[in-house]
Amino acid sequence: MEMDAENPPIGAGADWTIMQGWDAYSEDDHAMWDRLFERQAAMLEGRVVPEFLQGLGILRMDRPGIPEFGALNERLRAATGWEVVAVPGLVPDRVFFDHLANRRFPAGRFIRTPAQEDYLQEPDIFHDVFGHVPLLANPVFADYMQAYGRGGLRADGMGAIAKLARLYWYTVEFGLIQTDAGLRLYGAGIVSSNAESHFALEDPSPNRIGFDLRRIMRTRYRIDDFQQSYFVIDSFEQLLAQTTQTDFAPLYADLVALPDYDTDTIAPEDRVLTRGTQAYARQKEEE
Ligand code: HBI
Ligand code: FE
Repeated sequence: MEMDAENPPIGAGADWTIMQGWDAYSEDDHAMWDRLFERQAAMLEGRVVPEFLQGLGILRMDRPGIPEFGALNERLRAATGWEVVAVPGLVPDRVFFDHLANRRFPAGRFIRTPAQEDYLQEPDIFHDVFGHVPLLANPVFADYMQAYGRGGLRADGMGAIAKLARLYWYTVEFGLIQTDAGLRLYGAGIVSSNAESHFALEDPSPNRIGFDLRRIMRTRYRIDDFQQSYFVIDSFEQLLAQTTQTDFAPLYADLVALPDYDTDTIAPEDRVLTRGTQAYARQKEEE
């Protein structure tokens, strides 16, 4: 959807929210959700962090059809006090952060068409709701998302949104987690993508590097293809503690003077879990 970058579209509130309009989904829309859901749910067993599958259960998302936000929100509110609100598409950073800071997750209400099955630019309801919402039923991850929103509002005042956005990218969207049973997925951009779920966990191409806040905020990312580096947390508790116990203001001040890392760089101080071959990215470049 083409949108004014600053003002909500007609029909949306000042916070950019709209009605989900669940009754307007077609049979094909629901069938698309079901197809994507079945494909991902089967594949994620043994690949995704257990809290994600628990979230699907708590929220009863394992039912056919596109979830209706009213019913979904009753369960989500009971679990962690979060709710999902419908938005037309990408919303301005400040609006996005304000929703998160108030435990509201803005979700696109449209669903991809068959032609967009494996790649689309704007987040649709499958990415936003299947990818992001299950972990919002986990109390620790739920607190992290709110802390991120609050941090975003502060970063806005310090001209540091671009740096902080990297933290969201490499955790909420493309994060990996080390569990007792092995490496697992938790980032929404990965778990909502069939191809990247395999790539992020199993392919020898990408680097897999231990989580480090300062390191991540210095690292560029790719929006057009699979990541060349993934960052691995030890637990959601670690993620929450590191981000809520850090004073970001001096960190942002330091970052101004430090060069960025490229998407494939391994830095001397990195805790490297996998040194990627980068074969995938190199082959793409030759094409
Ligand atoms: N809007 N709907 C929506 N979803 C997002 O994930 C989103 C957004 N606006 C801004 C944004 N993300 C990011 O650029 C911020 O994390 C910086
Ligand atoms: Fe997302």
